[in-house]
Amino acid sequence: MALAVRPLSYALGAEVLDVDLSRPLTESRFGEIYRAFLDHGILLLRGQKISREQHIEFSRRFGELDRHDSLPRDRHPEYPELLMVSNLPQPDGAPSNSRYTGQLWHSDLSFTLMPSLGSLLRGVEVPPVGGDTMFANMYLAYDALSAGMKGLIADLHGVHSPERKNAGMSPEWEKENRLLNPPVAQPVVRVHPETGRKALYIGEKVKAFEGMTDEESVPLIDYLIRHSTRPQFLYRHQWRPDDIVIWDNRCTMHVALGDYDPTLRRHMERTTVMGTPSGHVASDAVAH
Ligand SMILES: O=C(O)CCC(=O)C(=O)O
Repeated sequence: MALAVRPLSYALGAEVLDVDLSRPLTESRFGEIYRAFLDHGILLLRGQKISREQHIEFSRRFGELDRHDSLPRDRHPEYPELLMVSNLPQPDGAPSNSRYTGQLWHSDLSFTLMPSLGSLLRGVEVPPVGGDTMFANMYLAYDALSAGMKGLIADLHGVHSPERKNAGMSPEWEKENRLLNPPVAQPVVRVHPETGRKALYIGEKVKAFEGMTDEESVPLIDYLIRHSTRPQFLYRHQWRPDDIVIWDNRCTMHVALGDYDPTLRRHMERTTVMGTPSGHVASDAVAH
């Protein structure tokens, strides 16, 4: 029987039905899942009661997994392939480092020279309402631009910083983050290596365009983000426990809305599939 999928929104996303990741998955079934991933940009699998090992094992079928060397404070101490996105306090009672993770529009690891192919986020504990994640289809956003704007941005590179919003980072953590992740320039228009389609590659981690001042860059960055996040390009995911959401970082961006009662528990675990090399260390960063 063909893989059963149900669209999640007009713009992107599909729910995969009748797949149980705690059971063996044939190569041909996985092939259909991967095809659906390329077609829809986002996949949702509900009710997946799986272990950390099974999460990692399934993720490896998408490609080699990142060990999160660029975000060492957020990875699981025993499973470096797992990035914690959690508001549960640390063992010593200190607030979690990752309680504000993702609260800027972004594509995973865009601030590195090996941006991610895709991510698989497992909702382990989710609040009863809120804590949603929003996704944008960056193919549609690119396609909807005028020919003039497409020409204007064709050769631009955005400088991506590893900065996090609201992160409550200590000064030494900020320093470590900057040293580990010097600003990287990425093309504003990327060609998806598998579908061959063009997608906008922008987000709130882009601080300027390479070779331009902040003052010159910011109006256009703001416009491109506002354009990409128009409602008709979006899907908003409302989490249930044991959801797995898989997204293609090469043609989507996402934001954690943080729209929930912070006294409630929210604990998610993410694997990050490595992509292909992209971008270069920003020339302005080299000069400093
Ligand atoms: O927690 C979420 O809703 C999304 C987390 C996120 O942005 C990420 O893992 O990149």
